[in-house]
Amino acid sequence: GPTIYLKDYQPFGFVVRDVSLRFVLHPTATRVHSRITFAPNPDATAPRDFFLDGEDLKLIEARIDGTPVTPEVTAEGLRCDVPEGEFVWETEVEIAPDENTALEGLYMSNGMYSTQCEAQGFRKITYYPDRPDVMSVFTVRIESDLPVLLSNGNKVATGEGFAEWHDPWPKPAYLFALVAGELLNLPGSFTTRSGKEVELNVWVRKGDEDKCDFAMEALKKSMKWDEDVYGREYDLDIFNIVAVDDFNMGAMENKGLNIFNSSAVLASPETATDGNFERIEAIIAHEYFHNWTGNRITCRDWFQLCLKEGLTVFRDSQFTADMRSAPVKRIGDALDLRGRQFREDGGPLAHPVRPESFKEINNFYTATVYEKGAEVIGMLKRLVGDEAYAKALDLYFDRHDGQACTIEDWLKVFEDATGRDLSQFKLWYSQAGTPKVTMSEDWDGATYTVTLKQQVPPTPGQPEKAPQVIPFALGLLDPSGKEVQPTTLLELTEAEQSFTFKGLKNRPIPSPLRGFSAPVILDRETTNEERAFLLAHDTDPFARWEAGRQLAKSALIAMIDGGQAPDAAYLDALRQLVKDETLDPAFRALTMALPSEDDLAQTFADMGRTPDPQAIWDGREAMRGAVAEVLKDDLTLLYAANTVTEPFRPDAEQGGKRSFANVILSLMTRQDNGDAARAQYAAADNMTQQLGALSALLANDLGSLELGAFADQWQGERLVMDKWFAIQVSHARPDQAAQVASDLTERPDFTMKNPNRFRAVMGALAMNQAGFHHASGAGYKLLADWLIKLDPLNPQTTARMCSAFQTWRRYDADRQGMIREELERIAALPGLSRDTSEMVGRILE
Ligand code: HT7
Ligand code: ZN
Repeated sequence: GPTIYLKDYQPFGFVVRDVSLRFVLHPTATRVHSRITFAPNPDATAPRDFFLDGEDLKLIEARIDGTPVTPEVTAEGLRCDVPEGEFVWETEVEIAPDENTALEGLYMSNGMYSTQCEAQGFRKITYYPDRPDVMSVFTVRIESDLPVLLSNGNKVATGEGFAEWHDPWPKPAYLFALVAGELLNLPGSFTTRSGKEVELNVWVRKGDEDKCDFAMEALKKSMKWDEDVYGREYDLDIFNIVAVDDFNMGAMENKGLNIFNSSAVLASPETATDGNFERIEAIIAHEYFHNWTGNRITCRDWFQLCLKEGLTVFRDSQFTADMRSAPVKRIGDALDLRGRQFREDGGPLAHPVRPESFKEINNFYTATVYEKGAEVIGMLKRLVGDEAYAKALDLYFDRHDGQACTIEDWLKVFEDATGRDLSQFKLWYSQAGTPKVTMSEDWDGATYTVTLKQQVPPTPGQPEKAPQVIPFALGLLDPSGKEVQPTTLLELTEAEQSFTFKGLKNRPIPSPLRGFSAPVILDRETTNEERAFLLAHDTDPFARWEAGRQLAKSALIAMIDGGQAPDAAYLDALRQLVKDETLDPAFRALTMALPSEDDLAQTFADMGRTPDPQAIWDGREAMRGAVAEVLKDDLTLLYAANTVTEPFRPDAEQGGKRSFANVILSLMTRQDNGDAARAQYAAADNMTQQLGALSALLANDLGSLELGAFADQWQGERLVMDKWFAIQVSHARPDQAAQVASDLTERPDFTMKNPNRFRAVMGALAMNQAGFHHASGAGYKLLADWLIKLDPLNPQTTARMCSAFQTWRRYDADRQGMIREELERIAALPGLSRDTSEMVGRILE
C-alpha cells in the first residue's frame, strides 16, 4: 500500500456545512442515507477534487441537488463532478454490520449495534471526507425496533421505532457514534459549575446492571475535576456511556456518546480487581477529558494524534494522582513507560511522538504517541512551571476552540504565554529513541560538580540526532541521610553540561532524576551501598523506589550471570523496608516486585550480551525463594497487618493493603504448601483476594482444584473468565506455556472474534517471556498460527499483537531464525491486511 507523509498535507477542497444521516438498521442490510451540504473551501490551494472516502459500501444511489448522478466508484471511495458553488449531496448505501468482524465502522456485538470510527472507520458507514480537519454539525435519525437508539449530541425526537439526535458542536467524522440494542441504563446526573444539569447514563446489557455504579461515580468525579483543575465544563444536555463486549481497544470518546470495552466499565467487588477499578476510573476520565482535548479542539491530521492523546493521557494521570496516591501513580507510569515505550523506542518499531509517515494509521496508536506524548507534556510543565502551564492551557482553549490543530499550534501557545523559545524542545516530537543521560560527579572538598552527557540513539530512518532539552531533577543528601539540596531542576540542553553546587560540608550523595523528571535512560556508576542508602533515606518516593529497583536488578544480574548467591545487602534493605510501618503498603508492594523478565532481558542486551530467557526465569525464581526465606519470620505478621477486614472499598488505601498482602501471600505459599493461600481463596469476598490467592497457588504448581472451582463459579461472567484464561498462561512453566495456551484455544468458550478473549490467551502467552521464547520455538509458532487466523477477521488486533516479536534481535541466532521464519510466513500470506503487513515489514527491516 502507499505511504502517507505529513509533509504532503493539503486541506480538503470543500467545507461541509451540515450532515444529516438516516439509518434503517438491519443486521445484514442496513441502509444509510446521507444528506450533506458542501461548499468550496476558501482555504484550499490545490484544484478541487471531489473525492469521498468509502470502503465496503454498496452504493444504491447518489444525487446532487436532487438530480441523480453516477460517480466513479473504486475500492477506496468515489469521485464526482460537482457544481461550482454550494450544493447538496445525497447518497443511499447498504452495509452489513453482522458481517463486520473487524469492529471498525458499524458492527454487531452480542445482538447490539455499535460503531467505532476512529481513525478511519466512518468511511465504512457512508461516503464522506473522512479526515479530522473536516468538521461539521450532525443530525442523525435511527430507525429500528430495538428499544434503545443512541447517537451523538442531544436527543431531539423519539417515537415508535425511531429516534433523532442532533449534535450542535461541529466535529470530525471519527467522533460519530451510533448504538442500538436492548440495553439497560444506570441513570445519574451532574450539575455543572454554571448550574446546568446534565443527564448521565451508563448503558449495559441485561445482567450487567449491577456493575455500573463505579463507572458512574468515576464519571462524576472526572466532570468535577475538569472544572476544578482545567476550568472545563461539559457542553451538552446528556452524556452517555455504553459498554460493548467486542471492542478493539479500551474505549472511544465519541461526542456525548462514549463507547467502552465492557472491561473498561463493568466492575463489582466480586468480579473486578483493585487494578481493574483503577483502570476503569482512569479510562472513564480519559474519554471524558477528550471532550475538550480532542473533541472541542481536535487534530488537523492523524500525524498530530499526540496532540489529543498525549495531552489527554497527561490529564488522566494528573487526575489519578489527585484521586489516589501521586507517588504510586508516578512509579506505575514509569514502569509502564519503560516496559512498553522504551521497548518500542529501542527496536524496529521506534517512531517519533509525531510520526512523519505511515501506511496504516491504526498502527500508530502506540505507547510512544500516548505515553511518551504525555511525558513530553509533563516535561513542558516542569520547565515552564505550574502557573505558566495553566496560563498556556487557558490560551490554548481560548484560541483554538472549534479548530483542528497541530503540534505547532500547541507549542505556540506555550511560547506566547511564557516568552520561551521552544524550537529545541520541539525535537521531543520529531526525534525517536530514548535519550541516554550519563551522569558523573566530582567533589574537590568544597564544590560538587555534576556532569550530564546526553545521547539520543539512532532509530529507523534517523541515523543522527541533535541534543534535546532534558529537565533533570536532582536532590542531594549528606552522609547522615539529611537532604542538603532540595529538588533542583537542571536544564540540560547541550550534548554535555556541568552544574556546580557550593557550600556543602561533605561530599553529598546524589538523588538523580527525581520524580522521573524526563523519559530518559540514566546511566551512572554507583555502588550497591549507595543504592541501599537511597532506598533507606531518599525523600523523593520515585528515586527511593528506583534505588531499590536498581539494587534488585544488580543482584539479579549477578545471580543470573555469575551464579552468585542472592545479594545480602539487597535482602537486608528489603527486609527493613517491608517492615517500615510508616511506608504506604502500596509503595512497599511496588518495591518488592522484581524487575520483569523483559526488563532483565533488555538489561542484558544493553550490556552487549544475549539474554537467556530460561536463565532469567530461573534467576527470578531463585530470588523469590531467597526473599521468602529471609522474610520467613515476618510473613505471618505482615500478612495479618495488611489484611483488610472492613467492607470492600475500591480505593487506594484498601487497594494498597490488598496488593501488599497478596505479595506477602505469594511468599508464604513457598513456605506453607499453600495453606494460607487456600484459606484466602476460600474466604475471599472480592476478586482481588480471590485472584491473588489463585495466582499464589498457581505460581507454586498448586492451585488445580481452585482453578476448576473458579471456572465453575464464574462460567457466566465473560470478564472474569478472561482472567481465568489469562492466569493459566501467565503462570505456565516455560516449557508448558505454548501447550497450555494451545489447549485453551480448544475450549468451546474460546473465540477469536472477541478481542478480550483472544488477548487473554495470546496476549498472556506473549507476556510470559520464558514461555514465549522457549527454545523449542513452540511459543512463536502458536502465536503466528493464531495471528494468521485472526488477520482476515480483525486486522487491527492482529497487527497490534505482532509487537510481541519486536525485540527479536536481542536473542541468539537460533531464536532469531525461528522468529524470522514465523514473521516471513505471516508476511507471505496472500491477502494479508495492510495493518499486519506494515507491522511485520517494519519488524523484519
Ligand atoms: N481515541 C481512541 C483511540 C482509538 C480507538 C478506540 C477503540 C477502538 C479503536 C480505536 N482506534 C483508535 C481511544 C482513546 O485514546 O481514548
Ligand atoms: Zn485517548
